[in-house]
Amino acid sequence: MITNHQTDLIVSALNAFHIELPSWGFANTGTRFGKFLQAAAASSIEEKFSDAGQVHHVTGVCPTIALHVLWDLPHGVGDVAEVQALGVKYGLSAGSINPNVFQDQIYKHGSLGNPDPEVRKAALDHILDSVEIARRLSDRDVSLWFADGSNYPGTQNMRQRRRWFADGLKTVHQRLSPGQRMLVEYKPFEPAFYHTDIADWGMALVLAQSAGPQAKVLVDTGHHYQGQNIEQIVAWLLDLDMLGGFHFNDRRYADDDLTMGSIDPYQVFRIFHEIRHFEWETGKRADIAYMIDQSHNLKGKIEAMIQTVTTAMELYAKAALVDHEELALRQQECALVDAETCLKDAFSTDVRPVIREWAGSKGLPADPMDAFRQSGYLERITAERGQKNLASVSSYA
Ligand code: RM4
Ligand code: MN
Ligand code: MN
Repeated sequence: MITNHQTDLIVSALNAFHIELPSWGFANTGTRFGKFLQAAAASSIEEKFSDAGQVHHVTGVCPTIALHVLWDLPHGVGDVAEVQALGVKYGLSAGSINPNVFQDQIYKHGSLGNPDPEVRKAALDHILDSVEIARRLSDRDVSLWFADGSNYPGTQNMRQRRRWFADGLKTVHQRLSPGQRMLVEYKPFEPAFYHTDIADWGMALVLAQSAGPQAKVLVDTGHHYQGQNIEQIVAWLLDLDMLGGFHFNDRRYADDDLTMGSIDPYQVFRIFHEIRHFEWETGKRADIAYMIDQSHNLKGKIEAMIQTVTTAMELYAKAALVDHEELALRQQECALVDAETCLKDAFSTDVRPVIREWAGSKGLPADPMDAFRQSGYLERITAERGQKNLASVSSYA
């Protein structure tokens, strides 16, 4: 039985919980071997806003949508007015801005780490444009992910490339307005298979610290080696005031971009717990952007997103139930079984009835998935978009 106190904890946690949707999670994406096209996928920024708006409409916790500059604003700052209008039309605003310095042919050997100074400049200019886009949209965060690296030992000077990165990121930082932040994401491998310039959180941390105080680290939960203790990384970054945000997704083998919590929900719970414990201990709210970074190759995209958001709310609510006083005491005593039980008890509590109640009190549907399925939206977009989507062919070679 959930007590009144526990209900209050969950309600106040959910009242302050937001998670950002990725525009690219509504589009047709695939593996490197090909795409399985979905008739209902979004193929324009308007369709992405519309689909994300549906997710926010039924869950109530996703007021922003992350945008990828080349995919969503191909004319750069020239597209800002349209984005603002779409925000008004669909009831959600633009969130983090993601430059794209990995897709164009010039980036074959890297962007800010490319040996060619002209390519480094092109990458820098694009990132600076992205900062300007974010400023005009009043978006706080510019999220930086780099595909830079190399495939074979000895083929690149890793120390030199590190310095190019440090210089480039410093220049980006100088361009930030006072309220803006730049988030530095890391990833151990892929698309490069030998070395990646920003391969782990240590490298991202050093680069963010050298760039300036408005630079923080972005933790994409899919970007770690097997068995890595992600919540410890989170704890360290919190303690250093260097945690900027998350890209949530789940993974079994590599950067699989699977639905959050589908493989290891306890991992997400442990991450949320570290954040809540930090907040309890310090008495301040951790200033973190929670974002989703998933591509749903086989699941219906909007349903997969609703499933993700629902999972995020449940795991966040469970983390809100950890008894921090009790835990701190047990940790101090090294009462291992009792300390661990504080976590296990919270994790195994069924929080869904309280979430349904919370939704009802906000005028939201008790069952977001069911509400979406009943709405007829999916049938409508499937009919409207089917022809265009299924006509676009893709092949690996
Ligand atoms: C990368 C990384 C970035 C995302 C791209 C599409 O693996 O996670 O955050 O923007 O994929
Ligand atoms: Mn990511
Ligand atoms: Mn990724």
